[in-house]
Amino acid sequence: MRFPWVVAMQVVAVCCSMAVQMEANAATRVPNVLFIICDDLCCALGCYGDPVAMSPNIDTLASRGVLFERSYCQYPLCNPSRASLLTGRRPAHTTVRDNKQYFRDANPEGVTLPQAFKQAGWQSERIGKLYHYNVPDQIGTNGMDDPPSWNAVFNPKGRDVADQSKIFSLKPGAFGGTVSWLAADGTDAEQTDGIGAAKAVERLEQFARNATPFFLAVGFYRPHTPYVAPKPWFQKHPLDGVQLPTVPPDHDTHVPPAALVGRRPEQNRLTGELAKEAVQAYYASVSFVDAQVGIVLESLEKLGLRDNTCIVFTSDHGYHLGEHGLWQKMSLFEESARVPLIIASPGGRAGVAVKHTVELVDIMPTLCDLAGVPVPKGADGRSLAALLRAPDPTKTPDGASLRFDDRSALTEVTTSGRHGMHGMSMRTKRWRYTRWDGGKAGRQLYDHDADSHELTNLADRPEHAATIRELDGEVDRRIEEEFYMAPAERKKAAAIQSHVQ
Ligand SMILES: [Ca+2]
Repeated sequence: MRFPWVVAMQVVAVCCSMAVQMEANAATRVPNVLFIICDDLCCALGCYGDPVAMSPNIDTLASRGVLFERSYCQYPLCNPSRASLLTGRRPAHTTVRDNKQYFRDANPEGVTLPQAFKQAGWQSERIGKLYHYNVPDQIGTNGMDDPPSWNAVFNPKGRDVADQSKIFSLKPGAFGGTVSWLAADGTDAEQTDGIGAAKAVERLEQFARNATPFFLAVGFYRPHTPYVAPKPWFQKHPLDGVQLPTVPPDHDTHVPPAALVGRRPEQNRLTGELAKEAVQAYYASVSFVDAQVGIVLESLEKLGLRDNTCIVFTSDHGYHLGEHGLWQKMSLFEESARVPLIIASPGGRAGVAVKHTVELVDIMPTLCDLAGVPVPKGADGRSLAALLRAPDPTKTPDGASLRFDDRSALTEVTTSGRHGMHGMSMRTKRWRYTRWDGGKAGRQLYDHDADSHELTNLADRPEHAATIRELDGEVDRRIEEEFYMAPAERKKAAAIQSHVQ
């Protein structure tokens, strides 16, 4: 049995060590991380040039950081994208390609982004949806959470869950996977995301009080269906201001059928006024969630934490609002693959929009790089820190060239059903190239220099055969080098290659 004074000495030693650690953190200005992610948010934001969106708070964040104009998810669906983003690994490595599989089944020992910070001494906390949840059914639960990622978790649940009977849905009673909406009674603060924002403020206040280095992840549920937002947000987006995208009458004859499998029978109702109401509700939800983001950012500012906090704002994938006759996600068109990504880092560039093509798997190495946290093994992405820090994004501070212009983004999807197919899409600075079942089920090629809405498929035109060959080669190279060859296999292949030479 130990004497009480020995125990007391140990307590004193632990306290001293904690105090020294905190002092060291304060002295080195260890950056905190505020990671904000919305669900199903495409680039319908003012800072991305959307003429209808009202997103003043996210726009302000963009003015204080770097906005990535060409940022792409690796899979346009919640669970696969979130598993990929939070492990920094591509779907081929997480093996998660649907909303049912738990990523730990195939990655039991993997270290996630928040877990890496937790292991390095940050207080890692989650509010709301970071890993997959079924929305709205699992709101208020842990969903498919990953306990090793966090020191603490909070699951907000607001009146939007209780108000389900009032929600209009294209398929009555179906909400999470079906276009549905509600101009809600009550206040923002009563909604799940309002409660999440208030909890974030509470946690930030405590971190500030205790000088705790933190990795705070705030996952908002909107604008995921059902598009629920208090009535004033709908009034700010009057129906007569809603623009519907134009879909040429012969659109479908120019794309492989696999590209359009995301269409659902009930969405045939989304024409005219009903389609406008759906779009109005989506934009109202975006403005509502923007206000919640604003509450969290204002608190960070007031508490004096902004100068040593990396702020990341993003979404798990993009979203269709009628483009190509598609709604929601699970397509490989630009609107579904592209995501907003804004990173404001302490001392970093501010108010800059960069055109380099980047991927959500890049977030993990970037944040680790900025904070001096070891990048977990198996991470697939590349750090974007140079784009945030350097005055010239094409050069490092010592003048060396960066090869960011060569980057391309890969987004894949597996369609379900009897005719399930695998689609792989690559976005370069100029092109989007998509092939279905390796090209056997069709190809798409779009020139973004001339066709940002991807309405003219150039894949079958003889004058683009050389471009297709080149892009095919690049997809093959990336698949071989990054996807399916384990490091040991890669080493063996390199040894054989050098022996041959
Ligand atoms: Ca989602």
